[in-house]
Amino acid sequence: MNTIYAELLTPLQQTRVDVFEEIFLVFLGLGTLVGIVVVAYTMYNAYKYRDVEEQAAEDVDRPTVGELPVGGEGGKKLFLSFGLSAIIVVSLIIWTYGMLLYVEDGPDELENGDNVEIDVTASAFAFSYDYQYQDDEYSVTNELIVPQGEPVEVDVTSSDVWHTFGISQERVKADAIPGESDETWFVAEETGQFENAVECFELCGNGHSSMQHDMMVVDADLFDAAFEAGAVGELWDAIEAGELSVDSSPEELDQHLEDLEAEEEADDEDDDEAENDNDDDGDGDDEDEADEDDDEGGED
Ligand SMILES: [Cu+2]
Repeated sequence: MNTIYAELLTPLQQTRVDVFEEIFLVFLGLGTLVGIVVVAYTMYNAYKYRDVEEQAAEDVDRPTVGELPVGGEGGKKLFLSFGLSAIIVVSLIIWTYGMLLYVEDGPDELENGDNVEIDVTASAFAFSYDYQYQDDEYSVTNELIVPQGEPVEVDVTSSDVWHTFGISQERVKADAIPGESDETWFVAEETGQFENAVECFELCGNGHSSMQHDMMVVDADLFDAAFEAGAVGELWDAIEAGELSVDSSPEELDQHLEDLEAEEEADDEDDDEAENDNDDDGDGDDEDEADEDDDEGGED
C-alpha cells in the first residue's frame, strides 16, 4: 500500500512546503468548486420555485408542510449527490493520508543515511546542534546552517523543560521533551540568511520569547566543502560579516580560509615583533636610525 502511494506521489512532492501547499490548494479548489455548485443550484431552485401570482398552484409539485419529499426521478438525484460526495470525500481521505505518510517518513534519501543529521537539544533558552555528516561532527549553539536542496534529518530532545523546535518557513515543528526524541526532516529549497527563522513554540519560561535565532541555507557544495575542511563556524562568521555569501563557491571558501591563515600568521609575527620591541630600549633605536639618515644625507 505504502509503495503504491510512494510511486504515485513521489514525483509530485519534494519538500514539506510543497506537500502542505498542495494539500491546501487541492482543498481550496475542491471547496470552491463544491461551493459554486451548491450556491448555483440553490439560486436556480429559488428562481424556479419563486412565488409568481399567475402560476396556477396545480402546475407545480411543491412539497407541503409535514410531507417528506420523495426526490426527483425515483431517488436518482439523491443517489447521485450522495454518490458523488462519497467519491470526493473518500478520495480526499486516501490522497491526504498518502501525503501525510510521506511527511512522516521523509524522502527516500533519508534511508540511505548519507544526509545531514542534526541532534537538536533545547534548553532554557537556546538550541544546541550536534551535526553528523560524512563521518564528521560539528557542534554549535543557536546557529543553524544547512545545505540547499538536501534532506536534513533532525532529532529533537530537551535537557530541561518542554520546548518545541520549529522553523515556520520549512513547515517544521517537533516537540522537545526531556528523555524523549522526536524525529523530523526538511529540505530547504532556497539559499539565504533567515532572521529568527528558528523559534521555540512551547511556552517554556521567562526567556521563551527570546528563544529564537537565525538560520542559513547555503549552497550544497559550499556546505560539503566547509564540513570537509572543519570550517563550518568560519563559514557562518564569514557570511555574517559579508566576506562570503550563501552562494559562494567552495574555491572562494578555500581562498577565505587561506586568507584567514595568512592573517593569523601575520598577527603572530606582529605579536613577536611587539615583544622584541618591548625588550629593546625603543628610544635609543629611533635616535640611532635618525642619526644614520642624517649622515647619509651629509655625504650626498
Ligand atoms: Cu519556549
